[in-house]
Amino acid sequence: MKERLEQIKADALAQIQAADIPSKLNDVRIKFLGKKGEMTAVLKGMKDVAPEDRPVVGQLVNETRTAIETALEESKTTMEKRIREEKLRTEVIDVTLPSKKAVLGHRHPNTIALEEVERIFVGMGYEVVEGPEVEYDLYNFEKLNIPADHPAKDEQDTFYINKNIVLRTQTSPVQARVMEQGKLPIRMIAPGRVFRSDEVDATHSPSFHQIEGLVIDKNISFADLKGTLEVFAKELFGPETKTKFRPHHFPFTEPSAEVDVTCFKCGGKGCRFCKGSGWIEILGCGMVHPHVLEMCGIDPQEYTGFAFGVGLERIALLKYEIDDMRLLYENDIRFLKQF
Ligand code: 2U9
Repeated sequence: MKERLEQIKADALAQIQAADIPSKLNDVRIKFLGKKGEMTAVLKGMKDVAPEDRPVVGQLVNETRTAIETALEESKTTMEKRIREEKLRTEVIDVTLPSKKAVLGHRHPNTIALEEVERIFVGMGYEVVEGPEVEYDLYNFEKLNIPADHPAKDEQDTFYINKNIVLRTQTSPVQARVMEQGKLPIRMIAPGRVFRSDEVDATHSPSFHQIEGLVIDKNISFADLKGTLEVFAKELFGPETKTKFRPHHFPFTEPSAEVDVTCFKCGGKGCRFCKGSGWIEILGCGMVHPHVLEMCGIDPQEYTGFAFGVGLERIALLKYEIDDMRLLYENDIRFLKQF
C-alpha cells in the first residue's frame, strides 16, 4: 500500500509539473482526487488492510492527498500569475496615442431658419402645432375651399394614396383641425413637410417644408395681417426691411396678397440677388375665406382671421444665400457646417 501511495504521489506531482494550462491541471485533479480517481480507489482498498496497520496507512493516505492538493493549488496560483502577466504584456494600451475625434453633427439650415421663424412668432404669442403628413382629401382640399374640380387637385400636383387620402400639399389641414376643435381665439403656426409632384431642380423638390400661420379672433382685420407680417419681415431680414403687399388669389383667403420684402443685399436699389427689381417675394397671405371658417365650424359673422404661408427652404436659401435647393437635401457635412 505504501509503495502504491508513493507511486500515486510521484505520478500526480509529475503530471502537475507538466500541466501548462488550467484545464490540464483540472484533468489531473479529477484523475487523482475525483470520485472515480486513484485516491478514491485507494480508500476503497482500506478494507483489505490489516486493522492494526490502518492508522498508519490512513495517515499516509491523508498525507498523499494533502501533498497532491497543495501541489495543485501552488501550480494553479503560479499559472494564473503567469497568464495575468502575459495579458498585461500583450494587451498594453498606449494612453499617449491621440484619441479618435468625435465628429459633431450640425443643425441643418432648414432647422436654423425654422427655429428663427418660431422664435419670432412664439414671441408674438403664437403656438406651434404639428399634424399628420398623410391627410384626408377633406382636410387638405375640401375644407380649404378647394372643391373636387379645382385645378390644385390635379394628379400632376398631388400624391394620392387613394381617392380620399393624399400626402398633404400644404400644412393648412393642421389649422383646419385646430379650428374644428372650437377653442377660440387661435394664434398658431403650423410648420412641416409637404409634398407635391414636382420635378427636382434648383428651386423645386417633391418634398419641401412650409410654415403656415393662422389668427382667428373677433375684429381681426387686414391691418392686423399687415402689421404682423411687417414685424416678421423686419425681425427676419433686419429693421430696415420694407414690405409690399401685391393683390393675389388663393382659394382659402379673400382678399389675398403676396408679400415682397426689400432686397437685404442692395437695400432695394436693385442687384443681381433681386434680379434688379429691389424686391424679393417671400410669402402669401390673406383674410381667411368666410366659407373656410364655416366649413371648420366657426361663425364668420362673429369671427374673422388672417392666414399666411411661407416656404421654409425659400427662407433658408435667401437668408443663407444658397443658390441651389438640392444642396439642402444632400446632407454633406462640408456644406452644412458653414451655417
Ligand atoms: C386655413 C386658411 C387659410 C394659408 C396660406 C398661403 C397664403 C401661401 C404658399 C407660400 C409658399 C405656399 O410654400 S408655398 O408654396 N402659401 O401663399 N398660405 S395663405 O392659408 C390658410 C391656411 C389655413 C384654415
